Amino acid sequence: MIEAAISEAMKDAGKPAPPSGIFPEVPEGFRSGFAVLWGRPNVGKSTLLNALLGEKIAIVSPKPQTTRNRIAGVLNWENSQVVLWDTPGIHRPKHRLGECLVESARSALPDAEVVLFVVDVSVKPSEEDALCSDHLRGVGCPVMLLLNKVDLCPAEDLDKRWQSYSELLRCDKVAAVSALTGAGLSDLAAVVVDFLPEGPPYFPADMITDQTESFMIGELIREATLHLTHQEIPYSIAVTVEEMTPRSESLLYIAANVVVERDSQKGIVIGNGGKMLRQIGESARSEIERKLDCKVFLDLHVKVREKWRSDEASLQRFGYALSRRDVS
Ligand SMILES: Nc1nc2c(ncn2[C@@H]2O[C@H](COP(=O)(O)OP(=O)(O)OP(=O)(O)O)[C@@H](O)[C@H]2O)c(=O)[nH]1
Ligand SMILES: [Mg+2]
Repeated sequence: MIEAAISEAMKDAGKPAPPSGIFPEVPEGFRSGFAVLWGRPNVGKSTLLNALLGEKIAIVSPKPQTTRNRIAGVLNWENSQVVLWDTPGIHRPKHRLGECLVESARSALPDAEVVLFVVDVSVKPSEEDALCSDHLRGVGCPVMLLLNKVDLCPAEDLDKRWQSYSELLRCDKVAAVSALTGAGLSDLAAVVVDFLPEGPPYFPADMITDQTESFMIGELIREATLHLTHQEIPYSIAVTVEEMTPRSESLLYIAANVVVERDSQKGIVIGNGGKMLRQIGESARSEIERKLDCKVFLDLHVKVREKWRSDEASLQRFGYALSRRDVS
């Protein structure tokens, strides 16, 4: 199942598919496999992925339900390769989009060599954390509990929290980390590798993610919108990248739509005299320029697609319904 998704991703990235997963120069004892970041929204899964990778490939925000797709980050060392899957936060869905997010996260579990169950140790376990652990019962691979945001947890509370999160599920290992400060992360990588079987790498060493450039551009636009809008708007937004055309050697023209569910939301995203849309565009453009290392002309438009979060065709079109990359 995962091999099919990888071949597909490599095709998207313009790379040849690996010859039946065999890389000729693999040293003896090389380890490789899949680790899945799992947890409720907002616990820091995407921040952890970016921190372990040393590069931002997943968008992050203080608002829950930021991640909407399964995203692979490929960690390469001399004798091992970890394919680390970031997943959407597990929650009780209120509409079809929410169901798609949970389905997408769950679709990563059957291939996992180890699940990294991420929790926010600065707060007590919630009903959503319990829901996450329920999904993991009988998962068929080791589970490691990651107590993230340890930088926010008063030292005197750490043991108590450690205890209460450990009661949610019997885990094979526990570690306290901070994705933000980097505390505990260098040890974590070595522990994850220990869970992997011997085998060749799944991705070439120069490929750090399975995501396409246009997907990442859409995500950076969505991230800028998430940061600048409030209430229900961040949850009602989808972004489609309609065109990417080089205008010269150093200028890329990008046309994208920010899709909302209602006319009133369109007005808010455009703002007075177009002020909000300009702010979103400026913020997204500088992030995209940093990522692509070239100048960008970003042409943003706002479209309304009524109730798209409950509409199967829209969810397919925006890439949120499970595709053959997730299931085969
Ligand atoms: N202080 C602190 N903040 C963190 C840490 N890790 C993540 N955060 C913050 O927590 C918020 C949520 O982080 P994300 O990485 O988007 O969380 P997520 O689990 O991927 O959330 P979803 O995609 O919604 O499931 C952001 O504001 C991060 O900056 C940490 O170790 N310490
Ligand atoms: Mg996330």
